[in-house]
Amino acid sequence: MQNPLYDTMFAPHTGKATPFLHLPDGEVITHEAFIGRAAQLAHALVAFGVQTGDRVAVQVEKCPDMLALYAACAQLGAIFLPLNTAYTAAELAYFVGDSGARLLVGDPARAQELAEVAAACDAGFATLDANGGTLAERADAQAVTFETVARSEDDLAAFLYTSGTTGRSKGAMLSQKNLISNAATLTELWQFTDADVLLHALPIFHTHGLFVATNVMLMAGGAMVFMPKLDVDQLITWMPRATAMMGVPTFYTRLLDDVRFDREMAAGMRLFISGSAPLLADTHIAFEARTGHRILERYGMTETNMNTSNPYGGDRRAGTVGLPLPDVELRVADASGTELPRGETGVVEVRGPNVFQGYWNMPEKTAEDMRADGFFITGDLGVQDAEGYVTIVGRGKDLIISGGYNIYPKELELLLDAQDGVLESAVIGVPHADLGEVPLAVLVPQPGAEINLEAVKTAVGAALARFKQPREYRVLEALPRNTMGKVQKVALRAEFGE
Ligand code: MCA
Ligand code: AMP
Repeated sequence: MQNPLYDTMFAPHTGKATPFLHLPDGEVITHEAFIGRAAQLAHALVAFGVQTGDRVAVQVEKCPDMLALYAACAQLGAIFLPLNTAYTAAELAYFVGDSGARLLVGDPARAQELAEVAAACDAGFATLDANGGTLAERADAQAVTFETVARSEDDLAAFLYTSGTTGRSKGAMLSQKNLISNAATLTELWQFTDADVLLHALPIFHTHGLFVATNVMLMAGGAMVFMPKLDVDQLITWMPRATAMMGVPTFYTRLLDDVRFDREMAAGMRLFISGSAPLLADTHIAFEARTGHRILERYGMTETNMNTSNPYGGDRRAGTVGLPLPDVELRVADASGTELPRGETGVVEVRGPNVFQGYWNMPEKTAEDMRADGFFITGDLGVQDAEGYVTIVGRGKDLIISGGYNIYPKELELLLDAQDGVLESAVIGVPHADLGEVPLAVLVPQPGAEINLEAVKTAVGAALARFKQPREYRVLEALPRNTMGKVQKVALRAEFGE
């Protein structure tokens, strides 16, 4: 194969007049039109100086052109680096600088600040959104065919940044093979075909919306109802014309909160899939009672794509993330990597064609998380039962998952500790009915000092994306510590968890 990613996901759709994207306003983008647009964008990328192997950083609101840009990067052999639209310019500067991106593609509405970020990082800058932008204009004038650049399955296809427990984000390098193998496995396991219509309301800057949802639909040749974001009204409008949905648990709790959502509305659906955060067994049960459908929960990570899934045909067990995927080896291990007997809790480790190629420019971090025998240490705590079903029981890593977005307390704590009057801080996740959990910050003032909370919030607001910002602040005289001097977050959670 000349370019495995392009040749398996995109090339087969050349010239097909079948619907690929249904937009909420009723517009339909066919497979053929999508492939043509990707080719135009590949030409435009070249015009902006992008070459094979370059990183293309993209912070663009979800729209068909952003997805076509992913295809364009695949065809050109460039590395697609999508970024959360909530990131501030300060956060973006790190990603663009660290990745050494050749080009930053950003929202026209933020052109000035983003152009400054790009210039400071020695990257080019172009704009794109649903209404146009400089990259779109360049693309409009181009041919709808582009000569696919030869690549191998070991070449890198994407970088996705994932925050770390040290507070510094790491660029997870994903190869063509990582993406193709996982998409092929999931398409078969979940029985997706060209007759499927997927409700797609997830963002496309993360694994879930981009690789799980989109790659599977590309591989199956089906269509997606491509919504800019989660909007329960739109889900309800389109569900009778759809066959499947993928979402984070908040999608399911919000649907259940709507009295219009009932068995009849879901009657034509064949599959509801949940992941990215724990789905409460209560939600699973309530969903089945309301619709007759058992949600299929699966588990994965940015570094590994998907690792486990409940079965399509067999028993989907509430509270579990199912069985290891057919081509993924999974072990629950102790701290040394030795597999524990079934039924014992330990750290989940995985090995297979899904596991990433390491963290960009951080060989020491890669080595920390990778065993000599090729198993990747996920940092999730799990237990596997006698039949192989895996339950995620907690996290060995200090991580908060809010509405499916990861928030690393360390990143917040480093920032909070640097604020005037703050001696130290601790950030914990507290339960939240809609988002699962949200961050709460505990601050300790310097002796004799008073903390100006408004000033702290302003500084946090300027530095970090809104979804990472603490929902609540508490001031304490001291943090609870154990005899080793380690902060006892368990005690803080017990105190503030309500
Ligand atoms: C939005 N806000 C949030 C979140 N989303 N706050 C905390 N956590 C969030 N997840 C804030 C906004 O900053 C804003 O704040 C207010 O909530 C309303 O924003 P809006 O955009 O209207 O929110 P929403 O539409 O209600 O979004 C909630 C959401 C969304 C639907 C849960 O966050 C979402 O689609 N999450 C999915 C994330 C995802 O795809 N995760 C996969 C990554 P204010 O009003 O104060 O300004 S994990 C992954 O890929 C792994 C591999 C896996 O296993 O899948
Ligand atoms: P990310 O770094 O955004 O890829 O997030 C990956 C993390 O999300 C995993 O390491 C888990 O902690 C969590 N996660 C993903 N899916 C599930 C699930 N179904 N149940 C519990 N946690 C999950």
